[in-house]
Amino acid sequence: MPISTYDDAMRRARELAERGPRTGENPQVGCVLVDDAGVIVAEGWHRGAGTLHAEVDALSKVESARGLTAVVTLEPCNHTGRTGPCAQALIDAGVTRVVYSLDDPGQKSRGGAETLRAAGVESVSGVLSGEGYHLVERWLTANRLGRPWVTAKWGSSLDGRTAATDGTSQWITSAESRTYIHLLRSQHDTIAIGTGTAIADNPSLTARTADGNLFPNHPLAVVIGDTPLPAGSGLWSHPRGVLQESGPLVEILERLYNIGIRSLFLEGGPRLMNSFIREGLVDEYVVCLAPILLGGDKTATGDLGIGTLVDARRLTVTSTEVMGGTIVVTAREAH
Ligand code: AOF
Ligand code: ZN
Repeated sequence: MPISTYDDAMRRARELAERGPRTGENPQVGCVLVDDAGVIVAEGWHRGAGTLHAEVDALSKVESARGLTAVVTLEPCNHTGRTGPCAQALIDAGVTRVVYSLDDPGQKSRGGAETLRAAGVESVSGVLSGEGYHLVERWLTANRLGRPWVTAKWGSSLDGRTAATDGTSQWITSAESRTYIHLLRSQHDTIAIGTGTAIADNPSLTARTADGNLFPNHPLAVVIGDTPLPAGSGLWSHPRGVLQESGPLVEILERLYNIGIRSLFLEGGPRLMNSFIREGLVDEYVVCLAPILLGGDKTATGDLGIGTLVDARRLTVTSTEVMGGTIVVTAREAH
């Protein structure tokens, strides 16, 4: 049977995966069960760490899965973590074939495909793996690097200034782009800023929908720096709570990883931004460029220690979009 037979089912599995949270320790995973005619008979997806895995969720929707094919965005796991091994669950259910996109690289969880094959279940990998990569990219990167995925964001004038010379900076970018930033915040485990910015701006660090409500599963606030957050700071009443961290960034990120944080949305100020960039700790940049010019010395990153052009940090742009007149550029570091 050609591998492309399962393309549509895989696309559906991916749509289902996207219903799960982008935050938390686990990847987004979707699964559909199809019959011999390729008709989808059950759908499942993972709703976050501690809940059913996608395959088991799909299996729970049918009386019998005997003879069906499971189409999954990630290799079925092979371990008992917070829940049982999916490979074994598929075998026990009598599934005859498993088609998946990407291998699970987890030290404990990998090997599901071999377990399936050893039990006589046909196992096909790599179906639409390129298209499905974005679902697991943060999760894979965080696991590989042992630190949260870091998205750095700033809003600036076209000439790269984040404030006028008197320090005024509200609001440079459009309301539409700010709404989008709130959505991005909600898709991270934490929103981080430096203590200097926390004290100067007293920001709320919340993620709100267009109608002003907090997003569910709200990210935690993290304030980085040596100066203690003053007792009067509004961040003490942050809906998810605030963590104050100081010390080397690499160690801070490792501590955050160890408490289950897999993604961090970095919002400045320039000194903290500068340190993250210099230390190669940024994975993605989201830059909102407003069609104004400010001049002056209030730049988004400060001096990056790049003395000559060949040493420039070269990024790859993954998207550009105009939102209410503000140009939102998304770019990646390669590492
Ligand atoms: C799957 N299907 O839907 C997911 C998988 O400790 P647990 O039970 O939360 O397992 C988490 C690990 O399982 C996670 O690190 C990843 O390797 C895999 N995720 N696997 O077969 C799923 N979410
Ligand atoms: Zn599993």
